[in-house]
Amino acid sequence: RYRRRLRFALVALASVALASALALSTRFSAEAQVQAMSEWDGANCDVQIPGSWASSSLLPDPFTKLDGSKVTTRSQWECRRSEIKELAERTIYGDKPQPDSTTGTVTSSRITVNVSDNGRSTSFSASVQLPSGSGPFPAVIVYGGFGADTSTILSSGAAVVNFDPATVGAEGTPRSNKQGAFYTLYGANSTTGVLMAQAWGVSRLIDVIEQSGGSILNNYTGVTGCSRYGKGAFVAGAFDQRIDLTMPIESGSGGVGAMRSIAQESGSQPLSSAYGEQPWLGDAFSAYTGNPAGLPVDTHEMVGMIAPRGLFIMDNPHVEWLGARSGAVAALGGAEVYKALGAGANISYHSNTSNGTHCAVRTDWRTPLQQSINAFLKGSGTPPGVISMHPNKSANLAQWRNWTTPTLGAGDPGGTTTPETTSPPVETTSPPPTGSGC
Ligand code: MCU
Repeated sequence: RYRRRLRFALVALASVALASALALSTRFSAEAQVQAMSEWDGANCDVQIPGSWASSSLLPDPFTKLDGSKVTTRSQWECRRSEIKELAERTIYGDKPQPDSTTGTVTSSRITVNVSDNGRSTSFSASVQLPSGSGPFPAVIVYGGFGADTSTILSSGAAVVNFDPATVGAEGTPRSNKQGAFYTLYGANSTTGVLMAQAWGVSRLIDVIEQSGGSILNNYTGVTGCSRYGKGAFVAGAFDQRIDLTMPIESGSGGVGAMRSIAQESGSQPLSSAYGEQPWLGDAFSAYTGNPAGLPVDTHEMVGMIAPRGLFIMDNPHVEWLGARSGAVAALGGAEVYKALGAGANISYHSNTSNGTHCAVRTDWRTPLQQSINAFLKGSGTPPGVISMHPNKSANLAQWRNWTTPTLGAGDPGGTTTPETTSPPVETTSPPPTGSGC
């Protein structure tokens, strides 16, 4: 890995040992590229979740901490983000555990994962397609078999990891008997929903890629998928900071769409359906299907959790069920976190397409896809940095917030930027729809 390192250490108050335990590090290798040190850099934040919180029909303020104070520095944001993560796990998706051990192998055709926790073990694997040229290559983990432009991913010089999310979190089961590798470890009645289970599987693939020594795949990783797999890709990107580029496509309700907005967007998939159609969301979400105002967070804050990492959200404005306006609400709300971090160009949102076919591979999205891969996975060029909403599905953030966006300056207390001494890496067919219940 070749990055500049941004270190937030609480030097004033802590001993050297404590400070190193609390150090939160983010590495940079190019303007757009940002990569965290671990799956969750804010793990040492002291998050105290209250027993209750205020209800709000507007999007909650991403920048107001649970103690009521406003975030003013980047280091405070690191721990605010951990509050958001914890709240989102508890109310929307369910917990994402850290397993005791992950091992596995990367070959030019397959990644195998062996994972153990709580005295139980399981394994799963994903096939790999390498681009032409010589590696090591960045990889895009592609959920499912449709909707992602895998030929453009490959021609842009990134490998495709074909992840069948059902192997880790299966659909078609009752909540009381969830299936897949995640539930083998954590129990068929785990309250964690299938989207988070699948995201956990992506994190284990990344564990193995990181341990592999980087001869085939390097540590730059993207994730994408369409529709139910767009929901999955979004959750994967929000809950693993090692993911450099998140690209949810037509993810709708339970995906990017802001839940408060879904509840008001005519024709969009109701929250009760996103909860009931499959065990996608955590069991705790049952309390909110009819009361999204009671949620302590909304999906604009999952967008904010991804900041400042690469994010390219694609929405289809022609199918009402997909709730594209709510996707735009979440994108605009989350873009405020990117702006606060001085990384406004690292988020793109696009629904301004004329093609209404669900999960079509669109030519409209090819160039921004290439630019995103180049910028975030290969360290070259600039990201698309575009917010382009279809006129029929545009959103106005002013209607959804009563909070302001701070500028979280680089000069925060305890923050230092240390350039890496090494240089960045020189990097040198979409399957048809499977008709899986869509
Ligand atoms: C947008 O993703 C889903 C949608 O939530 C479901 O209601 C529908 O059945 O399937 C969509 C999908 O995954 O299409 C491929």
